[in-house]
Amino acid sequence: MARNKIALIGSGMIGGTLAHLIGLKELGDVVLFDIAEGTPQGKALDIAQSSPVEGFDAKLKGVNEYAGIEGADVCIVTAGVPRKPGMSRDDLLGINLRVMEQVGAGIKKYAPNAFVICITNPLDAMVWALQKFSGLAPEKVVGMAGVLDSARFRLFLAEEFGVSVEDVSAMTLGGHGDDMVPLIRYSTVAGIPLPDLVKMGWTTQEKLDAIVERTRKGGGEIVGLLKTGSAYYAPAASAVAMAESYLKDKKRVLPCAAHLSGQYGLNDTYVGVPVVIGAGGVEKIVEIAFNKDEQAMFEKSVQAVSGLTDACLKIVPALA
Ligand code: A3D
Repeated sequence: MARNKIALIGSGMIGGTLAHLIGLKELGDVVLFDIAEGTPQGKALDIAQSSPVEGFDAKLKGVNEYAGIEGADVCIVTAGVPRKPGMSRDDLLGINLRVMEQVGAGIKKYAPNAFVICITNPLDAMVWALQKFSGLAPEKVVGMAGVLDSARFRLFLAEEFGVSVEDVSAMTLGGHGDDMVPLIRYSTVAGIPLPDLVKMGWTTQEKLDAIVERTRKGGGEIVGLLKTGSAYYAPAASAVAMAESYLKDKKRVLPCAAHLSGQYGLNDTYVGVPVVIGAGGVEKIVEIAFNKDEQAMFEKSVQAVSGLTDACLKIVPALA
C-alpha cells in the first residue's frame, strides 16, 4: 500500500514543525509548499537528513508550485502571516483572506479529495473562506484551534492539581479569540468534573477563573514572549492529532472549527465545537447542552466570529 501524502501549504514555523512531527510519527510522505523560494526545499532536506538518525521512512519534498501537492490525502494550511506583538488575530484578516483565495484554488485543482485542516488566523473566518474558495465538501474542511486551546487549558489544570496531563481532559469551544469558551463543567481530572474538585477543596473557583483567563490569552502570552512570531510547537502537534484521526480512522472526539448547518442554532458558520474525526472527515458534530452562562459566552464568541466573516464578505462579496 502506498504511503499517505500530506501537503503542508505554508512552510514557516508551524509548517516546518508539522513536517518534522509527521516524519517522526511516520504518518506519510510530506510535500512542503511555500511562495518563498528555497524555504520548503531547505526544510524538507534538513528534516529528511534527520530520518536516518531518528529511524523513520518518509519522502520529504519542497515545492513552489501547487502541482506538487497533487493527489494529497491531507492538506494542512498555515500560509499567511502570523501575529506580531500588538497585533490582534483580526488584524491579519485582509492579508490572509487573499492568501486563502490562492490556497483554495490550488487545493480545488490539485487535491480535491483531501481532508483540509486550516490553521491560518483569524482561524474561524479563514477556514470558512477556505471552504468556499476550495469548493470542497464542508465535512472535509476543518479549522484547528480547539485542540490547541484545550491543550493549554489541560496543561494549566495539570499544573494546578499536580497531576499528569494525561489525566486531565478539558474542552474549549467557540471562536479562536479572546472570547473563546473554556468549559469548566465539561472538564475533568480522572473523570471528576472541575466543579466537584472545587467542592472537594482541591482548588478554588478563583484559581479556576484565573486558569480560564490564562487559557483565553494563551496565544498572546506566547507572542509577547517570542516577540517575532506566534506559537508553533503546540499548534503543529494539535493539527497532527487531527490529521492522524482522519488517516487512521480513529474517530477521536476533538474540538475543531467545523461547518455548522443548523447545529447549535447556527447556519453556514465555522466555530469550535466537539466533532468526531474519522475516514469521512467530520463524521459527527456533537451538540452538548449549555447552561445559561455557557450559552451567553458561546453566543458572545459566535458574535465575534460573525464580525470577522462579515468583514471577509465586504472584501470578497462573492463569498456570500
Ligand atoms: P510563518 O512562520 O510566518 O509561516 C507562514 C508561511 O506562509 C511563510 O513561510 C510564508 O512565506 C508563507 N506564505 C505567505 N503567503 C503565502 C501564500 N500566498 N502562499 C503560500 N505560502 C504563503 O507563520 P507560522 O507558521 O508561525 O503561522 C502560520 C499561521 O498560523 C499564521 O496565520 C498564524 O497566525 C496562525 N496560527 C494559528 C494558530 C491557531 O491556533 C489557529 C496558532 C498559531 C498560529
